[in-house]
Amino acid sequence: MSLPRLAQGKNRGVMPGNPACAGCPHNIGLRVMGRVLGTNSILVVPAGCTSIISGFYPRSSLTFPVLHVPFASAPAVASGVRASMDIKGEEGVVVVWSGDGGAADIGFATLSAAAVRNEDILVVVSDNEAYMNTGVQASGTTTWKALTTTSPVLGKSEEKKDIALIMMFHKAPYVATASVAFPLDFAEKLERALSVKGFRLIHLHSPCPPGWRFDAGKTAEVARLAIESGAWILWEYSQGTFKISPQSRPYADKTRRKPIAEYLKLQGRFSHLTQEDVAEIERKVDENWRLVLELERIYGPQKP
Ligand SMILES: Cc1ncc(C[n+]2csc(CCOP(=O)(O)OP(=O)(O)O)c2C)c(N)n1
Ligand SMILES: [Mg+2]
Repeated sequence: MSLPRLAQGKNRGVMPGNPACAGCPHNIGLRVMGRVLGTNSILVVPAGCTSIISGFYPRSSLTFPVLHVPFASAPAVASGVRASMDIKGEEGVVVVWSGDGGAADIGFATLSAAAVRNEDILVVVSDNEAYMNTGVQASGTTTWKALTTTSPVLGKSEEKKDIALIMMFHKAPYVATASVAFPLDFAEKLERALSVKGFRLIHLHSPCPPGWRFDAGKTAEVARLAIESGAWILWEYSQGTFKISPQSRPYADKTRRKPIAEYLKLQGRFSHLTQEDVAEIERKVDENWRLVLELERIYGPQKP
C-alpha cells in the first residue's frame, strides 16, 4: 500500500467536531477507513456509538453514504445493498461498520449467515469490549474480570468470545485482527481485504477511555500495550493461509512480552484485580498464543 494514497483527503472518514468522546477509538478507525476506502463505498451501521458519532440528520460527520439499521440486521442489509448494486452494475465496497455487541452478540446470526453465503461485503468490528453507547454493559467480547455496569462486583465471570477466530472457521476468504495503535497495519489489511472477493472481516481492537476508565489521551498507548503484553494478537487469514502479523511476531516469544500488569494497571475496569487474577490473565494470554502459533503451524504459508 502506498503512503500517498493514505495521506490523501485530510478529513476522509469522519470529520472533526463530531460528538465522539475525547480519545474515541472508533474515530481513529473511521478515519483510517475513510482514507483507504475513499468515496466509492457505503457504510451500513447498526446501533452503537457510531450512530451518535455520525450526528443528526440532515448533518453527518461521516464522509461515507451511511445506512443506519436496526442492531441485528446489518450484515443482512449489507447483503441486500450488495445484491442491488450488482443488479444495477454499480461498483463500490459495501462495508458493515459495527460494534462488538452488534457483531458478536445481537447481530451474530445475520453475521454468520452472511459469511456462510460468502456475501461480497467487508465487515469491520470495532471492539471496545462492551455496549458502550448505552452505558458500558458487558458484551460477549468483554474480557474476563473487567468491570462493567452489568458485571458482578469482582468483574465479568465469563470469557471473551473470539469473534475473529469464529469467523475464520466459517472459512471466510479474509479475516484479520487489527489495532487502533497500528493504523498503517489496519490500512494495509483493509487494502488487502479490498483485493479479495467475498466475505471479509477485520476485528479492530478499540480501547475506550470512558468505558475502560483510562485517561482520554492514552487510547493509542493502551492499545499498544495490549499488543506488547501479548493480550491482543495481530494476525491475518487470507484465502486459507494464516499469518501472525509482523507487529505481533516478537511477542510470540514470552520473554519479550511486557508484563500484563502494565496493560491492566492503566485501566480502572481492572483496578480491583488480585495478584492471582493477574497471574490467571497471564496464563490465558499464554494459552491464546499457543493456539495462534498452532494455527500458523497448520494453516501457515509452510503448511504441513
Ligand atoms: C435490538 C436492540 N437492542 C438494544 C438496543 C440499544 N442499544 C443501542 S446501541 C447499544 C450498544 C451497542 O454496543 P456495541 O455494538 O458494542 O457498539 P458501541 O456502542 O460499543 O460502539 C445498545 C444496547 C437497540 N438499539 N436495539
Ligand atoms: Mg462495543
